[in-house]
Amino acid sequence: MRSDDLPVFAVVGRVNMGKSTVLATLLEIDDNEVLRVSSTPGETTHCQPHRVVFGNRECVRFIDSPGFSRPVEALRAIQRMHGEGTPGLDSLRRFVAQAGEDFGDEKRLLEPLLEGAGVLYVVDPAKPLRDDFLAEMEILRWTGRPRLAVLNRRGDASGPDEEQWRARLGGAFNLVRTFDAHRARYDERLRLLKALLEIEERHRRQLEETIALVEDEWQRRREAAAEIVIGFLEAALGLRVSATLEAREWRSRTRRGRQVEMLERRYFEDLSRLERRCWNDLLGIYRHHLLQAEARADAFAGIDLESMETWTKWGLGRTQLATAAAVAGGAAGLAVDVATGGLTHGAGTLIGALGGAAAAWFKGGALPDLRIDLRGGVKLGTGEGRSLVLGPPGNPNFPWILLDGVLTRYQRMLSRAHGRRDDEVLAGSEAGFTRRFPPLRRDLLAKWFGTCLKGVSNRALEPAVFNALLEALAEVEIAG
Ligand SMILES: Nc1nc2c(ncn2[C@@H]2O[C@H](COP(=O)(O)OP(=O)(O)OP(=O)(O)O)[C@@H](O)[C@H]2O)c(=O)[nH]1
Ligand SMILES: [Mg+2]
Repeated sequence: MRSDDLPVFAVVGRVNMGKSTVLATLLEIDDNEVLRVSSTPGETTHCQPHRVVFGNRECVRFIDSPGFSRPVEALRAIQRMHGEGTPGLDSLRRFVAQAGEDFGDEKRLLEPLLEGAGVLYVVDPAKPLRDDFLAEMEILRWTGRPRLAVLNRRGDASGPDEEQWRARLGGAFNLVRTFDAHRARYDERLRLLKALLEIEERHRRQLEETIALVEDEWQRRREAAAEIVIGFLEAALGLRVSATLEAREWRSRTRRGRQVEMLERRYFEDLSRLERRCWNDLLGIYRHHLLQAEARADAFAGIDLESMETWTKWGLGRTQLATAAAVAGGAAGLAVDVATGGLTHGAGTLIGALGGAAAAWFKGGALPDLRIDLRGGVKLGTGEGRSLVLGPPGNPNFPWILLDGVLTRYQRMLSRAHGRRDDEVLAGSEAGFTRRFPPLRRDLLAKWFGTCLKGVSNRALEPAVFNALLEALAEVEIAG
């Protein structure tokens, strides 16, 4: 049962205006089983409550409702029932009790308002403002409930009627806000919640508390994300694969070569697995079920390994710079050649199956000396068998590439609105973040990466690294 203290808001509007989408984005629900979004008009046929719960306590309730389908006729019917003057709650109650099923949608959407819910009226301002919309606004005004109008604008451009929409809505609603349900991010969701606070004086305390809880939860998610990223980087940088070769096998160049190939494959498979696990955790924290994080082969395109500036910033020596400059230009083609050259068996399938980190490595592998670095991990054991140990790549950019891969996809994940229902594979964007890190943060991370690469991460550095990553994640959230 709901207590009288509970703020309740009904999301109302014309069919197909994006009511369910607005709610799905606001409440981070990307599951059609829980909140149905569809291009078929009339998809929501009954009122459906969605509870915002923190620590087992319901803080706010939103009600998704069917759209107005015959607003002009409903307006006339209510006026007829009421007679002279402006109808109020009593007449609306009578309408809901007495009107037939031809006004089924209107009856159902009005019910929560009669019980005290506030109004979140969703319109698509690209639609021409016609009489039927004015009828909806008028009926909602008659409820006397706190009313917020939401212009669910699809894209940046405002339609020719938008000013007119604003003027009319301004007259009939307490507040008008824009909210692009397909693109709104955390800050815009918070802004919409705060707008509810402005219209609903009666539940000020509960709404303020809810907003504080939402903000706090966001903070805690970021902290959990930083922990996950630290865990991933530590594991990825310390990753090694090994095999023991019998003396006979070791002596044969072909067999030895095959073992190295096998280990390379395993190395990148393990690396991709670590990356997948990291992303499953991150997507879980941010409640995304339709996003996938399998990195595409081009995930790191444009990361600018060839740019002189990048290399200098990462503190590479003169010789390395010279090499980098020499391969700039033909790098992409060369990367594939070098990669396949080293992987004679099933190279095609291997490259196809590799995750983004591997693809990035191959791109980095355009520098031939780096390829040798990986093999530099080959160690001879003692006794009968000899052990081969492989990884991590010697490319000094490798840790930064991994981190940029996480950060660019993190940014993409946060800009994905939960109201969308299409599948999406998270790809890293062109612009990396690490190259813009302040020097202190870069130095700290470089030091920590160094210890991780040796396979013994420095625990004493971890609190500082955690804070550095928190800062970086917060910057990524507000970027672009
Ligand atoms: N591009 C874009 N499409 C949107 C946006 N909001 C909603 N849509 C699409 O519009 C269609 C209708 O969205 P719904 O949220 O189901 O609309 P509704 O108002 O709940 O519709 P009914 O329940 O049928 O009354 C869906 O195909 C949505 O994906 C938006 O901000 N941008
Ligand atoms: Mg709907």
